[in-house]
Parts: sequence; C-alpha cells; structure tokens
Amino acid sequence: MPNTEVVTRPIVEPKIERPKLHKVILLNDDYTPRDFVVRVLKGEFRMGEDRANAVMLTAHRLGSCVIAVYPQDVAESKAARATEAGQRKGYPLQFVTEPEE
Ligand code: TYC
Repeated sequence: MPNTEVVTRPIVEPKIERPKLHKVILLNDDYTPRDFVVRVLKGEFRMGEDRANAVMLTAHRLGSCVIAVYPQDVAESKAARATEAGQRKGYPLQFVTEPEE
C-alpha cells in the first residue's frame, strides 16, 4: 500500500465589495433665487415641480437636503454640473457629494 497523502485546500471565495454610493447634497445660501434652485433640480436631477419645490424648501429651512444617491462618478459629475449652472449666473449655489455610510 503506497503511502499517499491527501492535501485539501480551503475554497477561497473572492469577496466582491459593492462600490459605495455617494449622496448629492444641496446646500442653502442667502442669494440664489428659489425659482432658479427649482429649475436646476428639475433639469439636472429629473425632478417634477412638486418634488423640486419640496427639496428646495427643505434646504432653505434646514441648511441642506440630500437629493439622491448615485455611484461616485455620477454623483460627482451631477453635483459639478448643477453647481456650474449657478456659477454661470453668478450665484453661490452649491451641490456637494459624500459617501453613504
Ligand atoms: N435661501 C435662498 C433664498 O432665500 C433660496 C435657496 C434655497 C438657495 C435652497 C439655495 O439650496 C438652496 N433666496
């Protein structure tokens, strides 16, 4: 009887991490007209009139409002485009991003 040894190796399942989503956050300021904020929300974030108004008012009252979550690159480019729309008109309107917990 030959002396055979059986070696077993554990099966290592690769851990696939889901990429973190990033929030786009609207910041309040004292200068940007309300109707302009609503127009940007409708144009860049595909919101209807009622939702855009509610989001604008939440940021106006509380200082900021989370608009949506996207993959990082989408969140960053949408926030940049929306912020630039304000800059082109000379408004300090800001959209920022942060990773979701
Ligand atoms: N606070 C602004 C004003 O009174 C309106 C405004 C609302 C600006 C929300 C930015 O994210 C904002 N004209």
